[in-house]
Amino acid sequence: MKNLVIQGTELPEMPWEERPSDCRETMWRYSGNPVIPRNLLPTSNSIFNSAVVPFGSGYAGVFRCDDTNRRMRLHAGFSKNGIDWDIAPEPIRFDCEDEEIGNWVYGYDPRVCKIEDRYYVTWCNGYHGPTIGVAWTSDFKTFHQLENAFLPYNRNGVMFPRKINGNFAMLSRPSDTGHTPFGDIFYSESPDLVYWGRHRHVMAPAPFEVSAWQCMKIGAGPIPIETSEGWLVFYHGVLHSCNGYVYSFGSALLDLEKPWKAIARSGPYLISPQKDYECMGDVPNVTFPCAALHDPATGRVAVYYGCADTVTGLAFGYIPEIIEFTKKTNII
Ligand code: BMA
Repeated sequence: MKNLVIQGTELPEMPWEERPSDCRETMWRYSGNPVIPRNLLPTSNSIFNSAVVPFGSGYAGVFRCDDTNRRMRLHAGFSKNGIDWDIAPEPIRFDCEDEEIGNWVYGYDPRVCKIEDRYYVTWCNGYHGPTIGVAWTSDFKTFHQLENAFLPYNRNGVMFPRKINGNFAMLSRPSDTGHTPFGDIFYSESPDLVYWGRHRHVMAPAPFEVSAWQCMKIGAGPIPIETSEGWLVFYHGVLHSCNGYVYSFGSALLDLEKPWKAIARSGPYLISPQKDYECMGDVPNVTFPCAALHDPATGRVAVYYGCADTVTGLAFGYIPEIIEFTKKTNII
């Protein structure tokens, strides 16, 4: 794609494998998948739907580790290469000035977003049902918890990596207390990370006849990537099959200054559950992206996604090709 500009810090050493010669898809899987096994910690039942970012000379992350009591916990981790992870055996203890907000119930599906010199963590936080918890860290050791962004019930809170219209900005997916058989993506802004407003509708599930993998509910995945063609967003979509929910993911482009305006959205999925580790596990048939690393100079992107609610996978692609795919298969 001519003259495409991709924002972000250079990451020439990011995890990467070239497209296999027999692969004709837009994205392909890491040959060493799953990159994080379910039992990396002696106490973990599963490690999936997790967030990683460049940090220092390597990477850091916040991981969803469900323990063997099947409690949903968040753990910090570090890696030199983005592949081999050292995850803290103890869950993160968030510092919070307000006891009521800081009272831990459960947390899952974290995202991590660097804005200026802070790393913001958003996650699905238990507070009379699921809502969006927010915290920041600068070292992945001490985490400062802020107010929940929204009223319950909400999931998939994903911040933008810079302020928009002078405000912090977040995508989210209002939901219910259970396994939510519906869901659209919304956009909200905040001047101070306490008060959120200017809520705007971004995207609804697609009509079944148009794109069935995303016809029941959708939710934003990794932190949006800023490009001259718009914000590139990977998002999951759900199909309600006769055998249960199936989670795939595709891509969309959102307007740079009005991100609630979707420019294009892929009809076909990029990745759907097909490999054994995506089809078999605690929740079969789930591919659920929560983080991406990218290198602006080469256009490479590596997406970390939860597989079958059990392990973590990695998929690769080239941003210009993904943008082209999104525009070519656009269903808007
Ligand atoms: C969603 C979330 C995700 C999970 C998915 C499939 O509602 O709970 O954490 O991966 O269901 O079970």
